[in-house]
Amino acid sequence: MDSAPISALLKQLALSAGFDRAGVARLAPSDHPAALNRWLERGDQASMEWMARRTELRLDSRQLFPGARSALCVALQYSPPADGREASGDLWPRVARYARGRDYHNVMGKRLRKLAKRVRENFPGTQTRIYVDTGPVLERELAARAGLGAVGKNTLLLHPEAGSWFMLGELFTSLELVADPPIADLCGSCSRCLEACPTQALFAPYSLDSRKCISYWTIEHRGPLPNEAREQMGDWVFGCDLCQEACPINAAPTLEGRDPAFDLPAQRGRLDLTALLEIDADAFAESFHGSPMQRAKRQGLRRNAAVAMGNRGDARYVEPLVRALTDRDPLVRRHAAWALGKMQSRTAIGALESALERESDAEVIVELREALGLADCHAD
Ligand code: B12
Ligand code: SF4
Ligand code: SF4
Repeated sequence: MDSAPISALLKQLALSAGFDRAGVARLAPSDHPAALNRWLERGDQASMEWMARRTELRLDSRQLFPGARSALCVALQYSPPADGREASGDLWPRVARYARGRDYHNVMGKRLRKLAKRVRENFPGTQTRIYVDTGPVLERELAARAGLGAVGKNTLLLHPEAGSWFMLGELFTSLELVADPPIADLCGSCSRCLEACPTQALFAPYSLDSRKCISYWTIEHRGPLPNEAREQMGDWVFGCDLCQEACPINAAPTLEGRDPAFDLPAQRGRLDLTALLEIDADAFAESFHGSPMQRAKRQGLRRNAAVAMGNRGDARYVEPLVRALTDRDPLVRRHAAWALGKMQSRTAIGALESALERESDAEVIVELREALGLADCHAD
């Protein structure tokens, strides 16, 4: 059997395994090594140190295992539901759309394992290896080579009919497959995503500084958030979709479709910002079982909820924030103090003053003093 029918069969197997699109890339060194090297030199990876490891593999997937020849790249759509029914309550509009249902690592990993098994059954002796954001792979560049889309100026992979609301995965194989043709640039003179980014994290086309990205702050960053990030996060609690929402190609995708795995489960959908701020360990484990939001951990989500409340400035958040000033976790107390400082109501100020009298944690004391306008130097 020559490679063209084998390639066609593998793509068919990928669709049968539950993926929306599949394409083939031949393995070769990256066409944009300078982009990754500059990104790392500038420190744009922020605290994601793992991004600076195994760069040689990222830049040349042939080295992933001896005999690696081709990649079958797959896409799974998580497009928002057309009726917008999920965007209700005060929490879910501000959780990135990919993260409302099941964790794509699990959903796609399971399907990729099934696919790899089918490939090995059809072609005994073939080596396979699968990834879903789980290894040193430049997934977007690889998928662009496989014809699954073109890299947009917001750095996301963009498909002319499906937009950018999809996740990526790969099956690497020792089979010599026929590459699919790449898709030409889709951005042209547009720059709406750069203009829509509230933090200038997209400081130039195709360039993202994670140190300024809301997605990074809310998902990856551990510990206290710097004051500038708190202000810029707005009310995002997990991830950020602004540079995708601004994209005209996402406005009217002609290829509809959304895997039900990405639907928001009813029980999780009932959580609001107050419930998230006050969630205990058992309720967290139950509500976020199998969710990608577990990555931020309970502590990170509670921290983010406090910041979102402060930025919304809604008086109904004063009470839960006042309760959070007595929370066992000093990180939550710190961010609650900051949020109450933004409210500046009489109740908020009174609660901050009482908290200052009883607080023993030095860092929380600094936050309380700042919130009351008593601090003479900055805590960050
Ligand atoms: C680290 C990371 C992040 C970081 C940094 C993001 C970034 N832009 O690098 C943070 C935490 C900020 C992040 C955020 C998000 N992420 Co993320 N992230 C990754 C991860 C793990 C690595 C990305 C990486 O290698 N960055 C380093 C830079 C240098 O690489 P790059 O931007 O991909 O650029 C390469 C090429 O695109 C090319 N290139 C560069 N310039 C040019 C110019 C032209 C003209 C061309 C053609 C190519 C080109 O050169 C580079 C080197 O080859 C990938 C998974 C993976 N292993 O690839 C997911 C991944 C990119 N993330 C994903 C998603 C969904 C998101 C979010 C949308 C989540 C959210 N809603 O909050 C946001 C989007 C933010 C954004 N605008 O990118 C998806 C993207 C799917 C898609 N359709 O593109 C991925 C692929 C995960 C997956 N398996 O699906 N992410
Ligand atoms: S995810 Fe948000 S903060 Fe990050 S680059 Fe896009 S718009 Fe900017
Ligand atoms: S908003 Fe415009 S520039 Fe940005 S990715 Fe979409 S088409 Fe490209």
